[in-house]
Amino acid sequence: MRLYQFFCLSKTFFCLCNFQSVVQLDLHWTMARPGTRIIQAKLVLVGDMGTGKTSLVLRFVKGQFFHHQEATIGAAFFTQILSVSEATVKFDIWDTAGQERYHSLAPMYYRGAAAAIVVYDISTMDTFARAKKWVQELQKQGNPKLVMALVGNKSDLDSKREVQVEEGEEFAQENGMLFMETSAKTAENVNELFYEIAKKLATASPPNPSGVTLNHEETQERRGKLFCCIG
Ligand SMILES: Nc1nc2c(ncn2[C@@H]2O[C@H](COP(=O)(O)OP(=O)(O)OP(=O)(O)O)[C@@H](O)[C@H]2O)c(=O)[nH]1
Ligand SMILES: [Mg+2]
Repeated sequence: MRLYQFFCLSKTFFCLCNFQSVVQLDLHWTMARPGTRIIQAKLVLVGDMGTGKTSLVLRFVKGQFFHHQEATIGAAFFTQILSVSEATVKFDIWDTAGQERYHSLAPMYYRGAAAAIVVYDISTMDTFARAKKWVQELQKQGNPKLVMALVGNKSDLDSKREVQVEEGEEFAQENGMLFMETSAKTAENVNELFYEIAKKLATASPPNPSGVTLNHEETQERRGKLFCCIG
């Protein structure tokens, strides 16, 4: 099993961004490893409602899972730091709402992103069709360097499976995406997913993908830099 250096800095802002309401603000500060190259990357999750986007992020950031996770309103923001051998990656994570009525807000969240996770639920074929539409939309937004991952979540529901692994794999391959089946419930492949994205961002050859900022030293804390939800 791979050793993940979450050497966290688990600095988590959790705020609902349907506009300006802060639900939870939870800051823990730790220093990143001295001398490590630091990459700050905006990551967005999109996909149909109920596919498990919020659950995946909560599993990754807080190690939590809720059987009755509430639907996201607008979007929620989280941060997490992950060290891979090449760099320390600071993820600014935008977890978008899957309900159709929020669709028009999505560009605000994926614009300038370095990475996008498109999530479907392996037990519902409709969500896979929706994921394909999301991939088309992201491709149209015109950042050829966007690191994209296709994720079939709820792999624990194998007995109810409607989307075969091969279908997901094939579509991801055709579109140059990472592919993984995950379970936010059991935690299967959740850390692995973010690890693979971090590796891909860290090894991206220059010029850097947009949405990524490189710092060679930890020069500043971002305490005053809450750009959503407050004020
Ligand atoms: N069995 C199982 N249930 C899951 C998994 N991930 C999420 N769920 C459940 O699926 C439901 C929806 O999860 P959410 O994380 O809210 O889904 P979402 O994509 O964020 O939904 P929206 O915010 O409406 O877009 C919740 O009841 C979760 O408990 C999983 O891996 N396995
Ligand atoms: Mg959600």
